[in-house]
Amino acid sequence: MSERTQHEVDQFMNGLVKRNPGEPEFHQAVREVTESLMPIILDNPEYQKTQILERMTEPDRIIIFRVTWEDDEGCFRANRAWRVQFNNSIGPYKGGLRFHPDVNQSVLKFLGFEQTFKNSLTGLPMGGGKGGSNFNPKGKSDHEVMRFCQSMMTELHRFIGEDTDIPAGDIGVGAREISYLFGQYKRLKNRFTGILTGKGLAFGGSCGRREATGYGCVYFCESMFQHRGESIEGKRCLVSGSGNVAIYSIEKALEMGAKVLTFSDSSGFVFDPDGIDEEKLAFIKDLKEVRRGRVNEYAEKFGRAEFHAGQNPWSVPAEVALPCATQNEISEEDAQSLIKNGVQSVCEGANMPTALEGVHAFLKAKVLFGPAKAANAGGVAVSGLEQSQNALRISWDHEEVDRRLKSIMREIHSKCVEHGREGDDQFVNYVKGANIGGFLKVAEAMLAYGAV
Ligand code: NDP
Ligand code: 2IT
Repeated sequence: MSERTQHEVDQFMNGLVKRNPGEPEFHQAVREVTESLMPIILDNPEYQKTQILERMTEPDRIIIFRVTWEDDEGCFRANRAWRVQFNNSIGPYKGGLRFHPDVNQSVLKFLGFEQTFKNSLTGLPMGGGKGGSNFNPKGKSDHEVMRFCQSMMTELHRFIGEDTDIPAGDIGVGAREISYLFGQYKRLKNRFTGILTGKGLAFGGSCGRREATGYGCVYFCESMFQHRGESIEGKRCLVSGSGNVAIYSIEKALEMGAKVLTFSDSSGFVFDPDGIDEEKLAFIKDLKEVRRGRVNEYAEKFGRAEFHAGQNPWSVPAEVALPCATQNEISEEDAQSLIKNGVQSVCEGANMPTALEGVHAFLKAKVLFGPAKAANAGGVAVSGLEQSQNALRISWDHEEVDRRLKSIMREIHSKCVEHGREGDDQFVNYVKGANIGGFLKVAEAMLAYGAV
């Protein structure tokens, strides 16, 4: 980056930090995007005159509300919930809901901001939004989760709609939560309509939505390898997390012939030197999707596997890393350890799993680095397909959805290559490619609307 560009990035970030104090995750997400966009903003007086970057980093609105619910002992509990409606320039707000005790406004703003670029990259007409609550579903009974979801929707229903804002799942919000939320919406409005995605197949859900983020992430990883004339086949692969994205990343990686050595949860990680196979994956699905247990059970069941309490998997030597748990799970030090051990590709299933210094280290080492906005866009893309199917009152089969998902992921890869080529050696900076590729369409719409 030139000195002038660096200076402008710093100036812009000083203002942003001042306007948004105490929001480190949001600052981090904006800085990464600003580093990519500043050169084209400096080259384009129209972008400067219309304050495009200032406007794009300011959410359209944030709705904050209390959710009161009753626990199984009959005590009242209160949580805070948000919906960040970030940008609807190219379509209604679209993005997940997260239930996790660490949720706060900074986290949801970073997620809503990134979602705007990600959704643009899919090529589908979706704006960016995100929401959630500091409610912790862990250890709660199904009835408690149901009462929380019903209470949350009692407030949220005023602000969403199939042409306004369409939430979906994220951390802590899966099939069970979406079902309770959808049931309550339908009851309040007496309307059966596609106001949420990730619904059950019996009531308007799309085939392949459950698998879409993980499958899409591995498709993107394979596209990056193919662009270099290589493949994920036969490569050793580290996965973090053991939720929706991790499980279906593992499934697709196995199908494509990779050897998956690790997975994790917030208690630590499991290293299986023999690799996960279909039978072991079925065990993980039952453990996590049905019994909601902890990953050490896997190590107890499968002899040679080791459980490492309180650690992440990034010190294990492998060619591929798929971080699929949460933000900032790969520090600069972790990135250096992966590089030292010869990692060839890091493809982000989670949102912003890599600290900014880690991103810089991967790019410097010329690792094939697939940023979240591009690599995990398969989930929201199939959400977009679910909306289309709901609007048309039809449903596509697995093959049809998977064909469309593959084609969308390939298109996203091409956009990243188009905008991310760097230097003479044809190295693709996918971070820059995804940021610019996502930005252009949103910016074009915002300029066309004038001062809104
Ligand atoms: P799940 O709730 O299904 O799984 C989350 C996994 O990450 C669990 O294994 C969880 O462990 C672990 N995890 C969560 N928070 C932490 C933490 N603070 N430290 C360590 N581990 C943690 O969520 P998803 O799989 O849906 O989401 C995972 C990531 O993928 C998130 O970043 C999400 O934003 C992103 N994503 C999800 C999409 C989707 O379609 N679901 C689409 C695109 C991105 P534990 O159970 O112990 O908490
Ligand atoms: O981060 C994400 O893209 C999601 N959690 C999925 C959003 C969606 O609307 O499907």
